[in-house]
Amino acid sequence: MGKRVAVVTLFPEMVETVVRHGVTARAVERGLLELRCWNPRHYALDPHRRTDDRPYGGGAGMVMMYQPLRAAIVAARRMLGGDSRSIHLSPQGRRIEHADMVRLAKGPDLLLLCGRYEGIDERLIEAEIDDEISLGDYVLSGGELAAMVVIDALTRLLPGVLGNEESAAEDSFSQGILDCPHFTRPEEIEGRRVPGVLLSGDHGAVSRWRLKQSLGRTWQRRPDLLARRRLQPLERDLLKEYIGESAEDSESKGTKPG
Ligand code: 9D3
Repeated sequence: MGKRVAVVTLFPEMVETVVRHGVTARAVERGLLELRCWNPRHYALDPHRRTDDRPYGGGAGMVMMYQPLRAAIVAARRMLGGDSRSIHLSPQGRRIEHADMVRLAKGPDLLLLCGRYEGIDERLIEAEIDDEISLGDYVLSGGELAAMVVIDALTRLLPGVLGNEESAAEDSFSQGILDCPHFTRPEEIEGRRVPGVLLSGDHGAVSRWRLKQSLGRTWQRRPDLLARRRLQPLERDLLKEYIGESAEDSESKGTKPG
């Protein structure tokens, strides 16, 4: 039996699209992932099926009401295994990264709660939610896209979802560094040639070149990633080479800083 993910959302059609394509669609077909959405609107008691109301204390915007959300969560939990984790996608949450996706993939079934409007009545969070997570410091219109990102990223980490070729362990973030550049035919496009080493057939040279590019790009673009990773002696040497060559490049192009 696969991992079960229940999503409480006012926009179930939006969230369900994450399993209509690609790797996530295949995971569902193979029974490795089960996704179901629960709409709090269906659990609203008043004739207008309202799920939001005005904020106490005044101010702009609306707040999602306790009762329809609580009823939808109770219904959703009946689908999940005895041990499950409930997560609120929220700009107030702790920012997540690759290691959190690994933990979510390994852990129990998930209930993802998506907010809309200004937010959710805090008492619902206190009573029903184990964890609050954010994608990053930018504003989305609701939690749905964030839930879809989490579902996509963790599905790739479920055993049996990726083939050996594309194996998640090979992913650049499992390695803690950025990916190397990729090329396919033709060998030359408007004077830009594929790096010779990739045509050499020397697998050892190819894998050293790729590792060097990965380390070099990480050094240039994401020094924060390098700072938290211990480099092996070979990696140190390759990065030194890359840095040396990039200093030569900027010298000859006159783009050296200072
Ligand atoms: C006016 C103050 N805003 C809070 C920072 C209001 C607000 C903005 C965005 C309230 C809700 C939202 C909707 N965002 C999400 O639900 C969300 C989110 C995000 O906006 N950024 C990064 N990660 C996430 S996870 C869920």
